[in-house]
Amino acid sequence: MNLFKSLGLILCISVFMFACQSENKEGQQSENDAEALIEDAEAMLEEATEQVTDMTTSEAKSARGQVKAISEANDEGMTMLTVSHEAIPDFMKAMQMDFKAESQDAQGLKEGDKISFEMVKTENGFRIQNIEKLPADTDLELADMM
Ligand SMILES: [Cu+2]
Repeated sequence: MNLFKSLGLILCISVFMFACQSENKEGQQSENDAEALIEDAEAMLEEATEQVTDMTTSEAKSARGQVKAISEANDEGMTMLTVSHEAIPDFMKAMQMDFKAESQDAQGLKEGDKISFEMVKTENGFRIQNIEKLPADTDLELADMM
């Protein structure tokens, strides 16, 4: 009986070790696959980024809105703004969203200002540019905020 138990135990251990080993091999294989996949993805991302950059220069969307919040300029000379903007036909409904802007473009702006601007999609969010102040009594069709 004891012999059977020992044999059984040894068998179990060998099966376990074998399974471990083949798992390791597979792990190595999928690591290589993963590296290849990441390289592919990086190449595709680079291509896509180039396309996006091309698109942004040609597809600035004009919009009007109201400044809800504005930050100080950061180290990179960018200012963050929260703007409630009107609907942009075939592009965006009226909503409130965050933008960044070159700080020099956002100079003199304050909370509550009504503005016209151009919205540009970048790799990491939306930027606004060509910001112009609108008269304070300008009627804007903004989204209702909760
Ligand atoms: Cu929007």
